Amino acid sequence: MINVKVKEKAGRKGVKGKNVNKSRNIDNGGSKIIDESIGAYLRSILSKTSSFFNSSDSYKESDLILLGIPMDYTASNIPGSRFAPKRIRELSYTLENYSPFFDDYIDEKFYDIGDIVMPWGNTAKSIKFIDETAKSILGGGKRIVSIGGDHLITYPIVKQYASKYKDLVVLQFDAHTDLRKEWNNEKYSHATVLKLIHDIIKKGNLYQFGIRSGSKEEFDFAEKNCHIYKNDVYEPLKKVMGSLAGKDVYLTIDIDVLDPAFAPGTGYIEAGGISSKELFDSVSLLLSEANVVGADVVEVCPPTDNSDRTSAIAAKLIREIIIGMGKI
Ligand SMILES: [Mn+2]
Repeated sequence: MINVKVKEKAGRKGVKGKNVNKSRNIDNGGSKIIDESIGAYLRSILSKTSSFFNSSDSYKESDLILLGIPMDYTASNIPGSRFAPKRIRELSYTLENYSPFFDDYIDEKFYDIGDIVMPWGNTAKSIKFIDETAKSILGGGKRIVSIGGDHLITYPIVKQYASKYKDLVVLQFDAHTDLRKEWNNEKYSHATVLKLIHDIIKKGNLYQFGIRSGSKEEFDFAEKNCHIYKNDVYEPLKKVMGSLAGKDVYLTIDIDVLDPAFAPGTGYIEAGGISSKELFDSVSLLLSEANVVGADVVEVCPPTDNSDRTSAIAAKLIREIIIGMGKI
């Protein structure tokens, strides 16, 4: 017992008796980012405990960056998506490195930069961290694939994309409109995220697919201001592919676009969704024909994910997104 106490004291104080400046990274169970090409600021707010399979070893030489954003405190029903980046990375090791659709490999087409260490419960500060991280990565001429986290994570990322790509088109695959002006008096929520995004991109540049839930007001707003396609994804997507030609596209996939039979591990169960085959067909079509400059997969909730099937789908989706974006 005495030895343990001595060890703990030595660990806190360090060899010279000064207080060791424990970084936030270590406090959150992560490890410090040591690749200096990442830059001091990002290294101070990121931690890395594991990698998505077959990540490159070099941030500097990668133009596609995988980023985990474990924020889930705007989830209005079931929290737990903070565990998704970790679990999806673990499930990635069950995948083949080869995509039959793209006839290509994921190997070293991206760099897994780890997770943002969230200021737990502080939404405003979280948005700031995500915003600054996205800005720094995009400023280095790179593109980002993110793993949420609840859907609000998409807002600060798209904000940075929209300032870089002036005519950015946002494609949303989701069960929900997410177009509320407020949710429980909060402007910043996973239920308001697409309204926030709508307001910062050009009018007419938001496309919503697979939508089957929302308020009457949200649907009216969407009919007027967005391109909304209810219930289905693949067939309406095929029809709009022509109008996406030459555009820079950001793809945000809320995993609840899938029927709960395929993806039970999510923050807000919504019956009547599409199949995993339809989702993969849609993502493959989009990635092979459009210029997808950024993407995210959000709202995977491992604590309610019986048999890991939702995380497994997300891992495969991310493999396909990385290979598809890596071909550009
Ligand atoms: Mn949703």
